[in-house]
Amino acid sequence: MAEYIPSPRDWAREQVEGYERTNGAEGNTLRDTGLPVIIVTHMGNKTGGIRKTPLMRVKDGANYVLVASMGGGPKNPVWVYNLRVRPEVEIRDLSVVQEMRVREVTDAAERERLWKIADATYARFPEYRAKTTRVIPIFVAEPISK
Ligand code: F42
Repeated sequence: MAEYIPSPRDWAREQVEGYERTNGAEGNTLRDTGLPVIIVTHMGNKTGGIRKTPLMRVKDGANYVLVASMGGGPKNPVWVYNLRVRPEVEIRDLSVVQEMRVREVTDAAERERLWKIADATYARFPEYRAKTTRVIPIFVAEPISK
């Protein structure tokens, strides 16, 4: 059984712990913005460890849109490399945990459509895009039908 390796980033690690401990009743927003957050559980592509990452909750129907914005920083968050290797993830949205499969969105028209949804959910995404020449990876997480 793979072991959970907590994030070295305090605010992310603490958010995951509070979110899971309260079954989504607490820690489910981006600080005091009131904006909803999900927890993505994925597999480390180097360590094989279980990683848990809070991300903005961006819905597209039954799917979630995962935006590797990293605040507009120059480098991708490393969870991108985990998802590229192992697309099976779990997404916790409040008290609901779903097994999902992610796919990276490369089609320009689809990316544009999903950015519109993401920007409407979190108004700082356009600012992050403007801050970097990095092409911010976007993944769509789709429910795994049993
Ligand atoms: N980040 C976003 O990019 N998008 C969001 O929408 C977002 C929302 C959000 C909301 C609340 C909150 O608390 C945080 C939020 N974040 C958001 C930040 C997000 O939770 C992550 O902290 C951030 O995206 C950075 O992700 P990261 O995967 O780069 O995390 C680093 C800090 C990390 O955990 N590094 C570990 C370390 O030891 O340095 C390694 C983690 C890892 O996955 N290692 C892999 C392994 O095998 O275990 C290897 C990865 C590789 O190098 O290939």
